Amino acid sequence: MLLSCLALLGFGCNKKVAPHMPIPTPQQLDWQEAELLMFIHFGINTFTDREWGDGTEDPSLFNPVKLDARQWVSIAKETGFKYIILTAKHHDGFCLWPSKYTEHSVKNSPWKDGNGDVVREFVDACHEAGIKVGLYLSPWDRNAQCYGDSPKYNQFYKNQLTELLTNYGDVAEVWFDGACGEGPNGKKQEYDWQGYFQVIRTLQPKALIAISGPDIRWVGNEDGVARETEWSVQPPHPVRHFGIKDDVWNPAECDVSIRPGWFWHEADDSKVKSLDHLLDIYYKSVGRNSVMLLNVPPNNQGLFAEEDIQRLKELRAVLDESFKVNLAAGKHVQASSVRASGKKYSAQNIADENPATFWTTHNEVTNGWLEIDFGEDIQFNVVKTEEMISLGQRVESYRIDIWNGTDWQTIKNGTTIGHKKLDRVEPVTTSKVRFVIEKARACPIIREFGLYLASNTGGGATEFHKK
Ligand code: FUL
Repeated sequence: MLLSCLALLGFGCNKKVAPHMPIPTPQQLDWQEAELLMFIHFGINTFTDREWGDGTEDPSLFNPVKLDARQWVSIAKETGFKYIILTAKHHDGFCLWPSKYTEHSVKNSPWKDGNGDVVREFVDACHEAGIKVGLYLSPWDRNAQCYGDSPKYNQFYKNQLTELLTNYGDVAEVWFDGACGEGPNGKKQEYDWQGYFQVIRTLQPKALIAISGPDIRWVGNEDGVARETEWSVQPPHPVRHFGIKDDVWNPAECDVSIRPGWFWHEADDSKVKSLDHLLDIYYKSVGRNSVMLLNVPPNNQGLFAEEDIQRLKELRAVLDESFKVNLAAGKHVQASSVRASGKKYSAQNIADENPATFWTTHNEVTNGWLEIDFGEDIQFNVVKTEEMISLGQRVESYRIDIWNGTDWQTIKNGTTIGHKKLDRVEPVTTSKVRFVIEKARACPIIREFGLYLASNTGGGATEFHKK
């Protein structure tokens, strides 16, 4: 009697789904859902045609006469980007805000007679548009005289972090690259990472600390490509997760530039990545449990170049078209088993286009299948699967089968899923599709399943064919 009462209340009996640890923080979840993030590399290099300035550049070179941060933000928003990360300071040490700790900044430039503040214009435009702000403050500073005098430079760096994190409203992501060059005195700088993290956690407790920080992991290349197997669950890093013994939630970020370099160079106006290339990157980043952090560098006028704007719009148009019609939406779904009868864990939830609902099994069941019988032939070339990562990443191995009239035929074998997996396949025609979960770390929790017929998948189908 008591047991059945408890069961009715939702305790025990496989009712409530326990998270499989570790799980993302609300900020990591928001960042993952954003999928598309924009990077903006802008600074003294924009005026010197270089990628890495050496810190001796004259601030008088900085004069983006038409600078309009609202143009950057409105293009980003229109084309689907939810966060934008600006290089407040790159390795050359030139600050896009009038830092009181250095003379090497916009305040000694002719732009707005030295009264301008690019960071201010950028964050204001983002906040107005509801876009999340990210700031890149390069630890490697080739201008600062104290670089290499470790305690002194660490204090200088924390002072700059403090300026950025107190004077500009909410910051959602702080981006640290790990570059660490020689100081002017030949000494190597020892960065005080724990001290930097503490400044950020104190001033902006909700900001994600990326790359050399604990919250977001660099994918390991600058091509925008994640691995086929991409776990957001990782062993702790000795510095970034100092003192933590258990696995951590540490998702991958794929940074890549729309051009050959990170900064704008006139000669690269004709070398903007092709639409196919960007689409391929999208499938290999967003489609592999990662996010796509695409760099779009403003030119020396302070504006996005027409070529880049055009390409961003083309990318948006193809993505909209590709994912407009989910052939599985609203179709009847059968499952190998369900955690409990009723709507809550129903297989139907994977085809309801509602990311808040999901299908799952009993705790002890770590495999299973979901099947849709369309009753007629359909054609698709993209399969989308999504786990409910707020309850942890679980699936280790899966396959997608189609009914060929007499038998089930496997068209794709995969490993991890995570937030989103997009599998590109040769266009197939079939009346029944089965999504088989072969192995999971705990009972699988699937929130969405989609089948699409995209006119352009960035060459991925051909690639699939070659394998
Ligand atoms: C690297 C830097 O060295 C590059 O210039 C660029 O900023 C890239 C995103 O990060 O660490």
